[in-house]
Amino acid sequence: EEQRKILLESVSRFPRPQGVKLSYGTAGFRADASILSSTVFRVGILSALRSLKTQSVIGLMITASHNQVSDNGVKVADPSGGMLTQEWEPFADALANAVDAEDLIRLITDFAKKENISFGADQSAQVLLGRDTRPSGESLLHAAKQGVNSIVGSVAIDMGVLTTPQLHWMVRSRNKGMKVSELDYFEQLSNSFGCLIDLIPQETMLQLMDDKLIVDGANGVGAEKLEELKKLLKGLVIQIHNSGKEGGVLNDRVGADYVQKEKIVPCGFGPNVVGIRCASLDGDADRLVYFHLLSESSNKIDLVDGDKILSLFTLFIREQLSILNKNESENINYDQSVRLGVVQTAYANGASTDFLKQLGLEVAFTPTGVKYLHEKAADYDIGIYFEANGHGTILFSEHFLCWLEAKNSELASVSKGSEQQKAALRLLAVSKLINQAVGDALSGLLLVEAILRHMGMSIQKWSEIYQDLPSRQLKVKVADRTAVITTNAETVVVKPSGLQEVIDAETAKYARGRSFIRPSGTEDVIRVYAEASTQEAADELAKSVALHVD
Ligand code: 16G
Ligand code: ZN
Repeated sequence: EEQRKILLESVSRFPRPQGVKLSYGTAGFRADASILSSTVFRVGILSALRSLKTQSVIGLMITASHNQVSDNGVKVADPSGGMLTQEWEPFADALANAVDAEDLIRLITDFAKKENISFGADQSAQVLLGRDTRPSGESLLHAAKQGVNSIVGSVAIDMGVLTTPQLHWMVRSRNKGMKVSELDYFEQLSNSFGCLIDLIPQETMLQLMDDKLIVDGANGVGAEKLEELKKLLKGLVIQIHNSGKEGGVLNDRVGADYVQKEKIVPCGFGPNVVGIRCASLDGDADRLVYFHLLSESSNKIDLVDGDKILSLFTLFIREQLSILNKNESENINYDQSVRLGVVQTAYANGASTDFLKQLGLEVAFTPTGVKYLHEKAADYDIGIYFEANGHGTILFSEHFLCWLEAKNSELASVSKGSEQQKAALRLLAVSKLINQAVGDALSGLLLVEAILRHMGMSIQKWSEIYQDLPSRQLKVKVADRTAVITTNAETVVVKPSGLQEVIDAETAKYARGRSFIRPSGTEDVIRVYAEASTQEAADELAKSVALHVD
């Protein structure tokens, strides 16, 4: 009853704007920042309930990633550091759209009953709050705090301005009983990076010693954090452009999303970067792509996207696993063999999938959205996932890590400093460097840099491991995007009926043709993707498929 009074009072302070319907979507709620405070307040309530339910620490992140600066958004991190369980998404939608305080309280009461959540002073809940650099972040953070505090026994802890992956990492670490300050995060990354650098074979070490990396910070939080992290890194020359301090606007013609979609250099990169290794982060630093400028006379780049980062990681992990398993007559093998799997979406360039399959790897496909890829990758001992847009990471199972720790100790006693032991140490370092909670541009960047040095590989050579098939993406505005329903990891249209047959017929006209459509999870459009052996053909295929969608 006291709970009811508190809620009634606080809900009225965050009235819901009329006529707006929000959906939790692929990556939380996103909209123009001016209409979001009631939503963020309610997600604060949801996070506190989630913490009560799981008896664990929960995260709440305020960001709209690569969207324009006037937008903002909010998403929840579960105890593992991953995305909010999909089972709670309908409740999130219902909460956000409840019309008034009575409606809201009824929803909360019913849901709490169903989920066996009890309230009261003897209960405790903890929510870590983070936000990116958007100007609207501060007042939305205030709304989130009020939301958390309106559930009795709940506390909100403001972790400050963070990248999205930092907050997810903190939630995960806190629930494992580890230290979770930003410095702890930076130290874990820089120490494991240092380990990998120390383990580089002498022969390749010299080749990339002093070449530099230029990073596009999207005028966002990633630039600020990389600046800090840089101070702890040895053996890496990083120059940051678009740090936000030069007056540029967040995500405005900069950042990983822009670079990946437009395939041109971001603002703030002059012709003098030709041939130099460059990387681009998105607005909340959970996406990473690489590129190099092809010539001084044009702004066209050679894009090294998420698929190629995935391929590079895979090559490295495979190499370490095979060193580890070499000359094994005695039984060193882990349950016979380590289950290494890669996970992609339909947006993965067909050439990347061919490349991975030719390596003999198991390639799985899921629908778009980190929550799906992450879940699938967790099925393996080592699961590597990436979206072409640059979001991805490598997951190591607890079981495999235990085995690896033991293996390393054993090797350290019988053959200290052997190639085998080095391989074990490298894999252990990767598991600490790469964010286990969610894709993380900063940790991904450090792993790419370590592997390129290890392999003595330039960005040009990396880009040539396979040749991307030309592709085209279009979007079509439609009255109702939910009219399109797909299956098979979004590669087949189920509804409207007959549409898939038409797409198949168009696709069959082109050599190496592949095409699919899907409703966007973040915008009111249908997306069209096409790929073929030439750019002209890919463009044409996309256009003709789009005509049938309209
Ligand atoms: C969100 C997703 C991203 C996905 C994108 C697709 C997360 C954290 N982010 O940004 O993974 O690629 O949506 O957008 O899941 P779309 O549905 O508009 O094509
Ligand atoms: Zn992002």
